[in-house]
Amino acid sequence: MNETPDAGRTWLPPAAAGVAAAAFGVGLGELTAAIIAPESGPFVVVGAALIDFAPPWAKDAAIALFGTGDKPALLIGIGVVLLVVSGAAGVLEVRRPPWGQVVLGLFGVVGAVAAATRANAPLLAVVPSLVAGLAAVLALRVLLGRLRGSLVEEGAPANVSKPGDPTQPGLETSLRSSSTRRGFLVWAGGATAIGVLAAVSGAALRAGGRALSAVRDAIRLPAPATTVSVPAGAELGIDGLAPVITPNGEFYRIDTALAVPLVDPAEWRLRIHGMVEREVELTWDELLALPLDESVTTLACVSNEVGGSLIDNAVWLGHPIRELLARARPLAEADMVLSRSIDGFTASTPLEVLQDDRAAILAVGMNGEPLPLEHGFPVRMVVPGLYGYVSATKWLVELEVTRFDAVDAYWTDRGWSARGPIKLQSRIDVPRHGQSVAVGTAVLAGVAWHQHVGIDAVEVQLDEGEWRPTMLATAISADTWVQWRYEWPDASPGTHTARVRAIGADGEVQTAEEQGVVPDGATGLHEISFDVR
Ligand SMILES: Nc1nc2c(c(=O)[nH]1)N[C@H]1C(S)=C(S)[C@@H](COP(=O)(O)O)O[C@H]1N2
Ligand SMILES: [Mo]
Repeated sequence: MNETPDAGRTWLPPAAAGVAAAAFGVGLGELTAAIIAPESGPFVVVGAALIDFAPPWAKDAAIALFGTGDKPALLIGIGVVLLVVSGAAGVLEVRRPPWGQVVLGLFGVVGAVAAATRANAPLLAVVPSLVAGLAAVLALRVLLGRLRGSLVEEGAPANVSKPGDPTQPGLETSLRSSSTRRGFLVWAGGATAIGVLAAVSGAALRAGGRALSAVRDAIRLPAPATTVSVPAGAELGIDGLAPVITPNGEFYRIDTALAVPLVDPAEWRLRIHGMVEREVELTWDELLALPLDESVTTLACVSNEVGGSLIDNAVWLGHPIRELLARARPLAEADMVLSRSIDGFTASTPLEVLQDDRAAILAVGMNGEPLPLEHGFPVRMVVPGLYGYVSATKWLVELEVTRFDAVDAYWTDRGWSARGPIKLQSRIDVPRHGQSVAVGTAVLAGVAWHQHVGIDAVEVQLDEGEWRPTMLATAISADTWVQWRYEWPDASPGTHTARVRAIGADGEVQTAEEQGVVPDGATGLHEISFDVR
């Protein structure tokens, strides 16, 4: 070790670089978590894992020592360890590169593993910790680069900037220069400040989300003016088959929102304007005072590939948009309603679709609850028969009556069709592609849909054979998907392929012609292969 009179101080800037890099990384990680996986902040997942893996005696000791403050104490403890280790990582990086980076990166990996092993961890849970680790490593490189860079600028011999030189005479010389110190301090301070700011923003986002969740939890939706009942025969109850009604927590989610928009119902207003005889404005209380009908509508995304899972079904509660349009009285030349979300997203829906007798609604309820925050709370549109991008606007605040030739909606501007009726489609859920099933009776099952048209029949084709009819479950309505089931009694051992096609209530036979999702939805037949053993 290099014992100069200043040796006591030369470790300080690299240590500060390590701490600043860790603060930067953890801050960005916490902000990432607040946006995409609120339960999976790097700090909390590591703390939770420590609680899970701690031996009982350690837990008892912690509770005895800190009482109900045991959890804050744990988080502070993690903070202290992080501080010490990241400081050491900074010093290590100067003396034995790249081991300092490795140490900081490992922190991220430990957090990711802790997040992934939590019960019911979503796939995204690993991301915040990985972001934290990566950002910390990059920040450390940049900060130490600043230290070395200033050496070169100040004309120190080139060899001193060579990484791994354990004596680091140049670094010490340089650190005695106050301008280098100041320059470096600005960078380290900046990184720390960004980290703190990101963490604070993340905390604010979470607090906002929690507060609005509490508002949502306190809402008692009025009893429906009209109800729907799901027929008993609609659910075949087959393992692996999509349930006919999708629980809210499993409902697919698609939107352009980086962070879920937080809309307070007390402040919510819907404005209906544009090509109308009179503008209409509606508050949350006014909407809840109107008759609310139950309807079952299967939402589908235009980006759903053949066989994909961007489609789900729910019981919605809402007021017909038709009634509100009647109040506003659209002008005769109007042919489109541009719905707008609080975050600027827009969808173009044909005016006549919102005026006919289908259950095109301002939805406030989903499966017996207020809309979940990520599904458009407090108010969204649901329109049977159209893909979500042209109809299902979440966090809805505006309906502008206009014309298709006057304005383009969000996705139309980006190469998608201005109109998006849902196409006739079907899917095999059971067995999964590549799965093995036992010899005997092989059961195939899936769903088929053509919203607002309905399904007449579903057929399967096994190993290029004849199309065989399947058993259809009871359809809830033409606006929902329907389950199907097929028993294959004579399945022989070996590998087989299965294809499915639906026949619509209008006689249309699902086309085998393959088309991609752009510009107006995929076509083709879902095909799987599976083994019988
Ligand atoms: N505000 C807003 N609403 C939106 C979107 C969006 O990006 N922003 N995406 C639409 C699309 S493309 C689909 S498929 C549906 C998905 O609704 P879900 O997330 O409730 O399943 O919402 C629609 N509503
Ligand atoms: Mo979509």
